[in-house]
Amino acid sequence: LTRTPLIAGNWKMNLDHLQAIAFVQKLAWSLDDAKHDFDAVEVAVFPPFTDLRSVQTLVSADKLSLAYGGQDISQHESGAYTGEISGAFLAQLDTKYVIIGHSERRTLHGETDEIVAAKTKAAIGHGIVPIVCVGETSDDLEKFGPSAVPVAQLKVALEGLKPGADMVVAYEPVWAIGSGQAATPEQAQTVCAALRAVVSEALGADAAAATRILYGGSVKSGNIAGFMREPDVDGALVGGASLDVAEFAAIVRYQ
Ligand code: G2H
Repeated sequence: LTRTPLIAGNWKMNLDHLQAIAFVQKLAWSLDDAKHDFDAVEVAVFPPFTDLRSVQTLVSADKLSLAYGGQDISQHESGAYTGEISGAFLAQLDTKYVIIGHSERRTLHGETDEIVAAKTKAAIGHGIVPIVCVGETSDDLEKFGPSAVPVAQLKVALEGLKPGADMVVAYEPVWAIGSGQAATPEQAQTVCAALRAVVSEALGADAAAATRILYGGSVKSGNIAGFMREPDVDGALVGGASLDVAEFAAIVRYQ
C-alpha cells in the first residue's frame, strides 16, 4: 500500500481573508507551473476560520487541486459554546481536514488528551479527516526518552475509534516548533514508527498501513527531503515556512 504524501501548511494566526486569496492564487500558479514535479503529493493549507469561506470559493471556482482545513474544531455539536466552531460548520465549507491538539492549543488553551480524543471523534463524525498532533517537550524528552509522551498522547486520542476512518497523525516535538531547531530525520523516523505501532495496536494493521504520519517542527525547503526519505514519515506539517509562497512551493517540490 502506498500512502500519498501530504504537505500541510499551518498558517496559525496569520494572513487575513484578503491575504489568503492572494496567497492561494499565487500558490496555485506556482504549483501549476511545476505540476509534473508534485503530482504525487497532496497539498493542504490551514487558514484561520475567517478565511475558509474565501478559500472554498477560490478552490471551487478555479477547480484547484488544493485541500484545506481548519486549525481546530469543537468537540460539541452546537449550542452555548461562545467562540467555538463546529464540525458541521467546517463540513459545510468542504473542509477536508482539521488540525487537532496542536501543541499551541494544548499549552495555551488547556487542551487535554481527552479533549483531543473528543475532537477527533467529532471530526470523523462529520466526515472531516483529523490531523491529530502529538509531541514531547524538551523536559519530557530528557525524562522519558523520545517516544513515550507522543505514544501516550496518541493512545488516548485513538481510544474508542473504529478502524476505517481516514486519519492523519502529526508528530511535532514541542522543542522543534518555531525554534528553527528541527528534529533530525532519524529522530522523526523513530517516533513516527512508534506512532504507527500505536495505530496498529488500536485500529489494526490495515489502518496503520493507510494512516499518514507527518513530521512537524521547523520544516523548511532545506530540510524537507531528509524527512521524506524516512519510511514512516509521510509528509510534513509546516508552520512558519508555509507563509511564504515560494518557500512553501519549494517544500511541496521536495523530490
Ligand atoms: C509546528 C509547525 C507547524 P513551525 O507548530 O505546525 O510550526 O514549522 O513554524 O515550527
